[in-house]
Amino acid sequence: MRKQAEWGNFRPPSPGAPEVPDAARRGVDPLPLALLKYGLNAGYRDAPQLRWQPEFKKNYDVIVIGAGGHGLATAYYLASRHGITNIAVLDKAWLGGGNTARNTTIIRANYLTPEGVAFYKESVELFRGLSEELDINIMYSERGHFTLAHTDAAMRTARWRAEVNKHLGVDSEVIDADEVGRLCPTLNMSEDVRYPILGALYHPPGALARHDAVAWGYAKGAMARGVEVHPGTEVTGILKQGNRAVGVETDRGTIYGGKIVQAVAGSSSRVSARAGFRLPIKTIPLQACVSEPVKPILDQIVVSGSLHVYISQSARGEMVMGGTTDPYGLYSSRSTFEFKEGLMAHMLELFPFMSELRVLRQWAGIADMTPDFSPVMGLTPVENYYIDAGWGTWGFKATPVCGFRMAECVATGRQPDLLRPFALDRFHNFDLVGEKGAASVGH
Ligand code: FAD
Ligand code: PYC
Repeated sequence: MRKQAEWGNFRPPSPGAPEVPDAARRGVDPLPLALLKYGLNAGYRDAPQLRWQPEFKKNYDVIVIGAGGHGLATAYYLASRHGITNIAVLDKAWLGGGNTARNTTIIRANYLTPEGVAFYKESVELFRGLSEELDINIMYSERGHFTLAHTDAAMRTARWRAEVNKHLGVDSEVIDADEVGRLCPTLNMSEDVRYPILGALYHPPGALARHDAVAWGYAKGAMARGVEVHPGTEVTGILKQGNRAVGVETDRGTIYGGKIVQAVAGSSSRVSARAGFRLPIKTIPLQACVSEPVKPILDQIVVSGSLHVYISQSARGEMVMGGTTDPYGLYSSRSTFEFKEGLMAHMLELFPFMSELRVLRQWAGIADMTPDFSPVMGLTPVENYYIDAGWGTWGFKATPVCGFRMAECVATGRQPDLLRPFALDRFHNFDLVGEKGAASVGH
């Protein structure tokens, strides 16, 4: 690390030490043998591939700003699918320490618009093969995702989403209250509460995965192919000749690039302003917390848009919980008591057993919210400058598809069909992709 990282209380993992040891990989050795073998060599066989480059080169084919999951995945697919390896990925802090490290890892494709469903469907498909693709165990775990409906209006939206999902081959259906109670026995199905559960949109493929394994896996795959990752390197300016981006200024000096990709969730408007264009984005903190670990009690992912809460249980036993964004714009990753208090009031209505648990950790990330709750991807008004932004509260699940399709966009210089609806010019053309009710827990 060249300088103090700027993200709250998080500490970077030491360079060269991926969080998921080889011993955790799927199907490597029978368990006792694997424990012995990887215990003896500390399990970090891939460490040499993750050494940072101490210095910059003068020129790169592609410069990626932001070493979150999206920037790293874009670099990985550029290298592995398009043979472009002369790439520098720059991050002002450390690899995967932004929103990638702060999200609650929910993966699903049960969106509302045909454009959104098709896009996230491809991501779920890529996620399913990602442990094998990256040769690292991302602990992909299909749990089933329930979007609870407490009102007739919510049941109507659930039906709408289920129909669009099914039409595009995504497994979702509306179930009634009895079925919700049968599939998720720890939920409080009492009618004697403020908002009784009437039914749910049930999405069996809804899943969780280890977020830092995703980031480190993409980094490992990219670096093994020659991509450089430079943590502790803030981009402070975009160099242009006329309307063409030709390089970046950083706090470590100037470097030149044939193409520049901006993937800086939480700072998108600030960095695009340096490139000379504005984004229709409001930046708002999003908080989450986990309880102390308990034995397995909740296999499913449960979301209530009406109560503005969601919950799942991690592989470690912690109950992972969150709600909607904070009620005001701010560039800050601080935690508040109000968030916790509001969350718990509703959570106890759904899961009364939670009153026995203590909160272990609380944190925040910074969400870039677009007016239609869909991302912005692809070409920009600046030539050779590509954007991946507007990931609000919903971008972890898109990491693989975004990397895959952004790489295609950068390599070909054309907006791929799957990304066409998410182009920046939709805001000028009044062609929004409205996902407000499906983007997260309701806003
Ligand atoms: P990041 O991981 O934020 O990476 C951007 C990087 O850019 C950072 O590392 C930052 O340091 C760097 N950067 C910024 N400015 C500069 C600069 N000037 N120069 C160099 N580097 C710079 N999504 C889901 O799909 N499911 C969920 O369950 C979910 N839960 C969430 C819960 C919370 C509490 C939060 C905060 C978000 C959640 N999200 C979820 C959203 C998701 O985390 C993000 O959309 C996603 O991680 C964005 O990934 P990224 O790689 O684009 O951004
Ligand atoms: O996108 O599913 C989601 C999500 C849940 C919580 C935050 N984002």
